[in-house]
Amino acid sequence: MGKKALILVDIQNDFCEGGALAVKDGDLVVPVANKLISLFNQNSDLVIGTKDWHPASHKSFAINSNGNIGELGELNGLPQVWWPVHCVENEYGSKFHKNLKGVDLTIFKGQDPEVDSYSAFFDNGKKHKTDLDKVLKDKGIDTLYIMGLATDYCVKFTVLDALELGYKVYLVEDGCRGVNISCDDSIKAIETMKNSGAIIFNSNDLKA
Ligand code: VGL
Ligand code: ZN
Repeated sequence: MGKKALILVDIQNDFCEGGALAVKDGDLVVPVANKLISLFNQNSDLVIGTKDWHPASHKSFAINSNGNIGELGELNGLPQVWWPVHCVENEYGSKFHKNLKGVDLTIFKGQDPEVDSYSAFFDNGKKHKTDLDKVLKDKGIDTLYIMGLATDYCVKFTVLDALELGYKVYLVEDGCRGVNISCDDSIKAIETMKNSGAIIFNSNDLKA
């Protein structure tokens, strides 16, 4: 049996209260993350944090593509929701929430201005792969606990790619919050992840 890792998706200021792309109750995932970080640390299991990390010129930003925030358009042949400017590299909004305990390794995504990158494994066009899969495979990790922001975008696509890459995936449901452009987007995302093979997990099921 292989080892397990915790993947904390985009728990960054811009997705939390007061942020540029604030997700409702986004901050509430932080204590859930911290509880799991402690547990994974105790067992010497790897904790990875991902960061949405865009240049200011990123074309997923409505202002850079003449789009309206929250509307669907097309970017280099791929469907694209136009977002407010968020998670600009090195700026306050791109930093992890201040209460989030330390992670062992950070994976950056979304640096290419021409393509968005929801998954922590691939860009949305599946042309470029991050180091995440290699890091995990090199360490003999085959099981992932995934949570964070946002349920209906980066968490969803990270989970779906992880399943496709052959990992056993536990979705930490109480550790996720969604954008919900349509009010049921997060519910649908969880259904999709579940139907694709993710195991729905609640951090309250853990003792201590
Ligand atoms: C995300 C929209 C744009 C996310 C990132 O982290 O879910 N959503 N960029
Ligand atoms: Zn983004």
